[in-house]
Amino acid sequence: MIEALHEILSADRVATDDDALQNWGRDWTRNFPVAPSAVVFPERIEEVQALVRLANREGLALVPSGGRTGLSGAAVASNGEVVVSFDRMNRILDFNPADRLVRCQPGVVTANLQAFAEEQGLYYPVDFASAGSSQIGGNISTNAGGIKVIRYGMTRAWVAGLKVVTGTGELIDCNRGLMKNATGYDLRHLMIGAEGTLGLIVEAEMRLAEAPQPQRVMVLGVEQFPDILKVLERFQRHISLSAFEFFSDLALEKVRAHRDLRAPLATPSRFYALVEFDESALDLATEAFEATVEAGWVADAVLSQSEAQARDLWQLREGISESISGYTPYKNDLSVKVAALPGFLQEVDALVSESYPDYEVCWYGHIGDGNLHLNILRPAEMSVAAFHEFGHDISPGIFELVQRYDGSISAEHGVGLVKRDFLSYSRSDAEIALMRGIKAVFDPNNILNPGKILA
Ligand code: 2HG
Ligand code: ZN
Repeated sequence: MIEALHEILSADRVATDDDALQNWGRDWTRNFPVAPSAVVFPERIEEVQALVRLANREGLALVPSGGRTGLSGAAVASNGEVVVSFDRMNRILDFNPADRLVRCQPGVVTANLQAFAEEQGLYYPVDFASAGSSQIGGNISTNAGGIKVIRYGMTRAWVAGLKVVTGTGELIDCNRGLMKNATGYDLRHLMIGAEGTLGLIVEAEMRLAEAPQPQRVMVLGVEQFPDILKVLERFQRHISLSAFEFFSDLALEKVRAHRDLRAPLATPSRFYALVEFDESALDLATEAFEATVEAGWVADAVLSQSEAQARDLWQLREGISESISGYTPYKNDLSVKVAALPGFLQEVDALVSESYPDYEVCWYGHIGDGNLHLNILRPAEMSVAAFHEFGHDISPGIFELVQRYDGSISAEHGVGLVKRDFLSYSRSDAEIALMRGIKAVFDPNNILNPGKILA
């Protein structure tokens, strides 16, 4: 097999040493074996096509790989697969100002696209803590969300065109950057969020947004969870918010300890909402804040007075995931309708505390999108393996609640391996059968990321 790979790629672009296999064979999950047989680094579309044809001939499985910051195991290679890294396809190819379109290779790091957009006086609005290492191809393959979804939507909203190598090695050019195109099934949208199971994204045309105004950030202390939604409603009444995030006092405690940050407010609260809005809406935001205090929902708040202070306040939210990673937490990424959040959170809390009263439950997330990140922290004295068992035991109960609330078992992190066996909590049998049919059309020999999303 290695010989066959060398016929397609120069020797320096086929790695089989253990360090490379360990590095490129996994994402940010830590609970799956890492055992690829090789890592390859194509530079051209034709090379990706040749790899796919080889995989079909030889029965190899390919795992597409971007910045490997995913939390679902979609980029993990556990079964001797060949990892196809897009690290060397990392160029921005051209920019078309009339359409505000950037054509780029899949390995472009998200932060580089953001910086490029800024250089053009524009904005790439999908943003999250791992933007410094995640790649556009991976963002598209997981339909990445992040902290600005309430205003700008998910990655899907910004993908104008995709070149994709399907599971048979065919190159398709989906939508070609058009704003309007009413010619039947939009295959581009099937590829977005497909986690590399339908095709390998080899080029993308990304639409840019106009540059935002200067932003202000307000962090508000809220004692009762349901009041956060009243605060959201009040702020949204007259303001188009750029973000509405939340975190609990425990999440704040962890991130402050990890990054040595100051408390945002003099008086602590059980919950905090982080609101971001255009500077021009400052008067309206002040009015909204006063109304929330008067109503008794908000105890205290802080408003950023400079960009540096806004960044500091954002750290309190964006740094949480990293700050608790040492606990190897049981992680979940759930969504329900915004209106259903208080009941849902209360029921999940009750479920956990009933059976595991001593466990620390760390809540935070994109509450304006109905997306809660649930992290239950591993007690210091418990082994990772034993804690894994706990996760195994509690998951069905949590997912039953998600189902009852008509929610999703993965709002933004994806299915990958982590949620694969639970997919039926969010998708019907009929839907899953259709998904299998689609997979078979695009990848008849099941060589593209096999075992991800669907068993
Ligand atoms: C975030 O919003 C990320 O911080 C990570 O989606 C969430 O680690 C998590 O649970
Ligand atoms: Zn998130």
